[in-house]
Amino acid sequence: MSENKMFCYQCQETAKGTGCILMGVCGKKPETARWQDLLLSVVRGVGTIQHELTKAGKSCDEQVTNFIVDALFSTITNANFDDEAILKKVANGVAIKKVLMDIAHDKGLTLPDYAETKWAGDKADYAAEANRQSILRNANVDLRSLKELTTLGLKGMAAYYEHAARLGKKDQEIVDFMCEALSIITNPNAEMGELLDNVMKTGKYGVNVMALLDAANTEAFGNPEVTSVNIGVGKNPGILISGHDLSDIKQLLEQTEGTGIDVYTHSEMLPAHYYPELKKYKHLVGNYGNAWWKQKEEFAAFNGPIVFTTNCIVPPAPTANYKDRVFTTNSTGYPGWKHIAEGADGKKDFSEVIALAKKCEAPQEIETGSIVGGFAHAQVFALADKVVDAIKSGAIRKFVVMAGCDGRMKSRSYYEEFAKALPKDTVILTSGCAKYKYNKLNLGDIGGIPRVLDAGQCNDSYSWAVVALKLKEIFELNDINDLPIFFNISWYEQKAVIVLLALLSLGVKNIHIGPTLPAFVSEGVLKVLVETFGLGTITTVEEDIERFVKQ
Ligand code: SF4
Ligand code: SF3
Repeated sequence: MSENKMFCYQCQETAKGTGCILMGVCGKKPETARWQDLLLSVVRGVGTIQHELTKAGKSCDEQVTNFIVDALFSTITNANFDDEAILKKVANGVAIKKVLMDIAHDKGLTLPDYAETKWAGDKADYAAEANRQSILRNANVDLRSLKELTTLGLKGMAAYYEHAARLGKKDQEIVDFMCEALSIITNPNAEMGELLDNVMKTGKYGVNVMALLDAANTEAFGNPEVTSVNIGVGKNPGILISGHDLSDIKQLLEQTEGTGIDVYTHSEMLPAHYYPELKKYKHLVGNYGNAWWKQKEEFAAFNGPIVFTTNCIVPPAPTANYKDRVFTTNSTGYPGWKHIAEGADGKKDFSEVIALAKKCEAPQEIETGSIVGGFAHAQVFALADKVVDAIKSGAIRKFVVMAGCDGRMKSRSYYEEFAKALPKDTVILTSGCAKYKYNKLNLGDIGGIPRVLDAGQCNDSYSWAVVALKLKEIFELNDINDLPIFFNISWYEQKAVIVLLALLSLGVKNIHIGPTLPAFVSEGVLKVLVETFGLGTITTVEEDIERFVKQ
């Protein structure tokens, strides 16, 4: 692959629906894409050797785990555009790999030949190795597809694992599985059957990691409660915090208390308002704006500093007025933006952000009113009698899970139109930033149950699986698919991939994903997913409502 070429097809907005080859639609440059390919190859190497060591009794330590998790997370769409930061991770991974190789050799282990690196890790050779490690290295499209499906699922898994671990919840089994899965996809001789099993196992551990994060969030901050969230602004200067990391917003709220600075959430941080231990802060005043892709206009109007705790970053225009007031942390990065690292005590120091906020004007008002959310599993269980009665009486005909991501494509207006066109006796179950397509539409309620129930972030899609399993038990059904629930998932990046694989592993069938099918799912793999799980995509609003909701 030449210097100005790349190949990436991991997100829904990929060029022509097949792959970005000259420049990412997301703004990722070819060089950045190739460094990410290199980083992923180092992760595969580390995972493969660690898997052999684990089998020989030397389990994955914290340093190795942190490298694997951070490296996978930082290659998620819109997480890290900073070449320097990515290359530092490569160098760290190369060093870790060398240590692991030495340990393996000292132990007398015979490593599979694909684990024995032919590449010395020299910086001078980074570019050539990056080219050798392109996604296209796998010539067979079906094998490539299964390997990528696993890699992308692992990226989502790593993201959720990182959040849970930062709140003190860790799970060695999940880490061991990540290494095993990386080892399987590194094997150039792996066959269809083994790779397919690896994909399904990724889904199984996807359920585990979402359960782990759910436990981490609820143990640290309480169970989400029904909450009305202000979408207007106050008179104080504000800090806008985006992304998914609740440990970060907690620390920011603690450090801003009593400073006269207000804190606002953006995009996927909205659900922070639902947690008792976060909503108790009076200066957490509201949610500003919408899903990630509207950030250019919204950040310009916000006036104060912005903190990215995770994806989704949109590269700013060269003339953007907010360029000098954005900070990144965790696995995110953008060239020229200040990165806030964790201190040795595991804490972050937001004093620079706070000092900057004090010099800024209050946010400009872009909308007024409020939105309601906080219907994660515990809150839905609290309403269980009401919900069950409504199903039995026919007041609720169907639930439609519309979880996932939002994005720029015009075809995503389908989801707004679908929400509007749904019969009045249906309820939308949502989570993730997909909700911004319909959470301000005032779709009313059914006997006091709102027609849009927001469980939280994309990882809180776990709640809908828990709710479905509970309903299956209450109605004494043998099959989760006999429930009046239709899954109409909108996807964009790789967290949606792990959510999808998790739902498949729970036996959910007939899931429809859109607005388009993933480019990384080959025809052969799609055939298997359609035949085994009834996976499909969307058509028109009218047809889909007729097919899946009215029948
Ligand atoms: Fe293209 Fe998506 Fe990859 Fe960005 S993340 S380069 S838009 S496929
Ligand atoms: Fe949204 Fe990026 Fe996926 Fe967590 S913030 S759902 S797109």
